[in-house]
Amino acid sequence: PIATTTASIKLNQLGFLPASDKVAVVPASPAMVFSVVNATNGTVVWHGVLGTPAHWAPSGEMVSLADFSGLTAPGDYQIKVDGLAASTRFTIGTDVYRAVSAAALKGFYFNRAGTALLAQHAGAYARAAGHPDTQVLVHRSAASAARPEGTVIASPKGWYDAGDYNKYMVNSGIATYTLLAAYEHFPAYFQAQQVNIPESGNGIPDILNEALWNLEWMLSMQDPNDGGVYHKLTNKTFDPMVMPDQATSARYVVQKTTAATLDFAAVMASASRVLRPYQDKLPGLSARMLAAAKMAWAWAQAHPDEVYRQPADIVTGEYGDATLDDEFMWAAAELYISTADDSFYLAMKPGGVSATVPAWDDVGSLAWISLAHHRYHLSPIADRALIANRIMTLGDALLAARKNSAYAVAMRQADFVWGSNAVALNQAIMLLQAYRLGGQRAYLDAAQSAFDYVLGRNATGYSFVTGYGSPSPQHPHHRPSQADHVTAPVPGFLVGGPQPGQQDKQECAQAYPSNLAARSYLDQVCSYASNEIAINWNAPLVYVAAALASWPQV
Ligand code: G3I
Ligand code: 9MR
Repeated sequence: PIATTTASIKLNQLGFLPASDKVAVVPASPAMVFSVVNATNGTVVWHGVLGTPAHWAPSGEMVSLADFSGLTAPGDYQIKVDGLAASTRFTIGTDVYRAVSAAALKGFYFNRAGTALLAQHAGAYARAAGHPDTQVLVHRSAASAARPEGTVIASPKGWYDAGDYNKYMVNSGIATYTLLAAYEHFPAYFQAQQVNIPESGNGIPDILNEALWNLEWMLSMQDPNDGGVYHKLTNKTFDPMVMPDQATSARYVVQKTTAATLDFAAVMASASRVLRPYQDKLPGLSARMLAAAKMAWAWAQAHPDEVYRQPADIVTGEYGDATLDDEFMWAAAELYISTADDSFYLAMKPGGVSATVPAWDDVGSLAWISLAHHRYHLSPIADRALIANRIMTLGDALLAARKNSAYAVAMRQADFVWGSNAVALNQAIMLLQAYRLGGQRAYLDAAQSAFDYVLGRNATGYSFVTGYGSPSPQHPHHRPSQADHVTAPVPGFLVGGPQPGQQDKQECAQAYPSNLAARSYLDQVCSYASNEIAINWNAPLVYVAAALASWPQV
């Protein structure tokens, strides 16, 4: 049955760049036309015909598209359709994504472990330092001859993974890489961006300053005795909903795994390349990272199937993954690009891994992204046609999905998993790679649609970034947002978004508003399955906002 909703007109609540594709989703109604009006004086500036109503399975709605891409004049507007409430106000302008782009990066600063956030950087969200992680215990699962159970190591800094206060290597891998790739692809954009963090103005772009905070932690997670990397640094159980300095449980490093070690190798190889131009400010670091990456690679060769097994006394996030071809390929690809050593190209076994939408447990496309970006500088062994083909094949599949979608987004029913909002943005990242390779405008427009989706053009009507748009999440599953005494949540965080699993429903007093995939979202602090925040979800927001704002230099 098709659900009836008191649905509203949905669109990117922040607005649009003058030249971008501009689409709103309108609930099906007898109306056949729409208008765009000047939000200040009501003057009609655009008339359009609504698209044919169509059914969107993930939300059970009948909707039409309102395309006003031809409206390019900067200003503040609203969309009007007879019989419906006017849309939220939105802006057309060259600067519309500047603030959300900066806030998304600043979100990483707000989630820094092991440091106080000072009022001069954090404003009302200033807080004391928590989790110094200078005395971390080696858990039984990670014990070795050189570091027996109970050995104390230091593993400070890094970002809290999400709404919890643990630090997980696998998820750090994709999140940190995505920031490094954003810089590698759009250096001019980020060289001009300062987000008021303690390092701002030190001659290193802030996106790299922020990435360094986590890279330093990652380096400390490698056992120097053998090159293996711990899967996570964690409490035994999740901290209560308190500020970081109130959470003082013992911390452990747990089991070295192949996935963690390969993700580490990939990120360190990439970082050694991206940071090389800053050698005068970071003496020795680039070389140290590359050496660490090679040592990790060697460990993974010797331990190719150390899959994470959650110890009985640990209940925090698992990030377990038993399919490791993609991790091997990604690490080999980054090592190949950074060393030009053909043996790493051969180790990629590139014929075997297709391009898929990236996720923490699906990193093969991170290899394709880096290979495509560096395609003119690879050694002769590289198969450039294969690299382009992998990305274009995925880009075309996403375009086809979008074409068949009543919302004109590539998100299908199966994409509504835990962290679905990041699926949309990682789809956008892959569409942007196709655009950067082929130049066809349709890929860029589809990426814009995915960005619009998380900022309001979705079946819930929420803009899913805290502090941006209205409604936006007020009660994210994020311990500092809940435990500080500020009403508004810490800004700049993308919440996980709708998905029908509702794994938290026993803990939520309030029922989800719907069981339908695209509407199964609850803006309550209890809802870790739909309303948590996470570093691997914010990183593609940073990437996509910068890519779109860099147009036409994408
Ligand atoms: O792998 C299966 C797949 O075979 C199956 O078809 C599919 C059907 O639902 O499920 C897949 O497993 C999912 C798994 O993620 C891999 O994607 C699980 O259902 C799903 O529950 C699981 O969600 C993960 C969640 O932790 C619970 O483990 C999220 O991806 C992951 O982002 C999230 O991460 C948490 C950390 O554990 C702790 N810190 C917060 C962070 C964000 O919520
Ligand atoms: O806060 C935890 C969150 O970061 C995780 O994503 C989630 C799933 O692993 O678990 C949350 O912790 C909850 C725990 O699983 C069950 N008891 C309530 C906890 C939330 O306070």
